[in-house]
Amino acid sequence: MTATTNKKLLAWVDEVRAMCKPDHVVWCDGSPEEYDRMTNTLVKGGTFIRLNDEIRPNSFYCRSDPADVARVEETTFICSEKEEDAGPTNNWADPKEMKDKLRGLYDGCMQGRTMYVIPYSMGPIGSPIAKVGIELTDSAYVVVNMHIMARVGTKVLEVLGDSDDYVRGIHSVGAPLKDPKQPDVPWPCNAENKYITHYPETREIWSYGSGYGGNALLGKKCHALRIASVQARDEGWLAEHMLILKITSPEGEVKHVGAAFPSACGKTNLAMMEPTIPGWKIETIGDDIAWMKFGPDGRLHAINPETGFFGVAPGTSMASNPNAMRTLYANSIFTNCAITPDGDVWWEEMDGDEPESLFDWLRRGWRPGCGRKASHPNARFTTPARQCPVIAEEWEHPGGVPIDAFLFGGRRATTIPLVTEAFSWNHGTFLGSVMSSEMTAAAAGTVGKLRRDPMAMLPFCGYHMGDYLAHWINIGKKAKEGKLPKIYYVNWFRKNEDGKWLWPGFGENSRVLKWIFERCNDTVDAVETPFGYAPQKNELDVSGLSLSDEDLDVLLQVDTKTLSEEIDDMRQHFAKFGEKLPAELKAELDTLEEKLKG
Ligand code: SAT
Ligand code: MN
Repeated sequence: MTATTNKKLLAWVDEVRAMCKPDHVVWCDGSPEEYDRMTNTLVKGGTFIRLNDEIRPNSFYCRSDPADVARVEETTFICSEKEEDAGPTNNWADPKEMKDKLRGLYDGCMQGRTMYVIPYSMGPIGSPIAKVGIELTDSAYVVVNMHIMARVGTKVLEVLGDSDDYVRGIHSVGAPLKDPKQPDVPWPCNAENKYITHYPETREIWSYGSGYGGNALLGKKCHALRIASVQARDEGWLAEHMLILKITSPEGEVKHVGAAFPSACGKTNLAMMEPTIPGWKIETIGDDIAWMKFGPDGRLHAINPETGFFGVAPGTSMASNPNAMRTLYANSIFTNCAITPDGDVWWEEMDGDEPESLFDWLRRGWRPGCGRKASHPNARFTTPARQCPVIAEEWEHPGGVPIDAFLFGGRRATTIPLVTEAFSWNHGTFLGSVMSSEMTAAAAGTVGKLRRDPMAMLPFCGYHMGDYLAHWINIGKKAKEGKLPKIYYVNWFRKNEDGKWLWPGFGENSRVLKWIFERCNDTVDAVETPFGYAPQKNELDVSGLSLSDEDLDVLLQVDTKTLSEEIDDMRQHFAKFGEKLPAELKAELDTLEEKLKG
C-alpha cells in the first residue's frame, strides 16, 4: 500500500524502479518505528555499531569507506539547458548527455537492494516558505539520516496531494549486489564513479556513487541550496548557506542574524554559542541553511529548512560548543570519528583526557601519541535540532523570523579585520562577493588554499554566480526603504606573526554580535575605513579579555597595504563573471581601490 494517489509521482517511482531494478520498493512513513527498524537492520548488516546505551542512548557509530569521506566538487554538475546558465564557477554538462550517461550507470544499480522512497519537506510542513522533495535512494544510512535532518514521511505526501510541485531526487550508492550470495560491505559506494548532478529547469537531482553527507542527503545542499537558489531567483527570494541565530539583549530586545561562512568555518559553533558577556542571550534557529522571503511587513523572514545538525565533530567540545555537546547526548549518528572500548565516540579536542586506547575511523587500534588522528577531519554528527538546549522557541515558526543583520566571513589569517559594517546594501553585497577563506576538509581538495567564495555559496549556487550576485542587487532594489538587514564582514581567524590566534573566538564572538546589535539600533558610533565602518576601539566590549592593546589594534585595523595587494585578485575573480557581473559591484571595487590609494 502506498500512501499516495499522486499519479505522476507513482509513475516516476515506477520508472526509476524499472531503471535501477531494486529487489524491493519501500515507501518511508517517517515513523519512529521505521527509524528503529532501519537502525537495527544497519546494525545487523555491520554498517552501524550501537553505542553504549548508558553513555550515549539510542545512538549509532558508523565508518564510511575511506574513499568516500566528503563532498566531491569536481564531479558535482549543474546541468542547465544552456552552459552559460551554470556559469564559470560550476561544472556544467549537457542535461541530455549527463542523463544518458547516468542511465547507463543506474541500469540495474540497485539489484539486491531496496529502493526507499523518502517524501520530505524542507521547512515546517505547510509553511509558505517550505518545499517538498522526494528522494529515491538505495541507502538505508541515507534514510535514517534524513529522518533526523528533514521532516519525512506520510504527512509530507498528504500535503503534497496530487501536486507536481516537488523536487525529484534519485540517489544510488552504485554498488549492486548482483549475486544473491554476494555479501554486502559496511559502506557500499562506487568510489571511481561519483556524480552529483542537478537539473535546475526540471528541478531534478541525480546522484550516484557516494553515500556521504551532502552528496547523498539530497534535501541538504543539492535541494535546499543548489535547486532552491534557482527557484529563489525565479520567485524573488533567497536560499543561502547561512546559520540563523536569535540574540536577546539584557533589556529583552530581540534581533535575528543570518551568517554565511564556508563549510567547516564554525557556523554550528556561532549558532549555538554561549555568550560570555553578562545578560545577553543567543539562541539557535538553524546552523547551515536559511530560506528567506519578504514578509507582509516588507522585511526578509527566514526559516531553517532542516530539522537536524550535520556538524563537524573534531574540535567540538564543552569548551568550543557546549550546546552542540548537549544536543548530541543521545539519538544521534556519528560518522568517521573514533570509538572507545566502552562503546562511546571520541574525536580530537573532545573534553577530558585522551582515552588510553580506542579504535580509529579506519578500524585500527589507536593510542595517544601514536602520531595519527583518530577521527577523520570531516567526521560528522547527525543530531536532532529539537534536542538543542538553546533552540529558539520560534525555530519552527511557519512564517520564519525577521532578519536584522547578515554576517559574511571566512578563515583569514591575515588582512581581514575582526568586523566591519557595509556602507550600504550594494557595498555589503560587494563584501560578500569577494569574501574568501582558507579551504577546509569539508570538500575533497587542498586544505588551507585561499579561495574566493561569494556568500559561501561557491559550491552550492545552482546557476551563474554573476546572475546570483545580480539577484542580490535586485533584492536590494525590490526592498522597501529601511527594511533590509544591515551587512557585516567578520573574521574570527586572524593570526599574529607567530601563528597564534589573535581573537579568542567561540563565546567571545558575542562581543562582536553586541556591537552589531547596537549598530542596528544606532546607539554606537563607528569609524569609517575604506572597507566599511569599524568599531571604535573603546566601543567594542572587551572587558575581562586578556587581549593586549596592540593585538586589538591589529584585529580592528583595516590593513590598507595587504588589502591593496588583493585588488588584482578581486579583479580576476570578477573577470570570470564577464558581462554578468553587476555594474554596481564593479563600481564598488573601483571605489575601494580609490579609497585604498588614499
Ligand atoms: O556534506 S555537507 O555538504 O552536507 C557539509 C558541508 O560541506 O557543509
Ligand atoms: Mn554547510
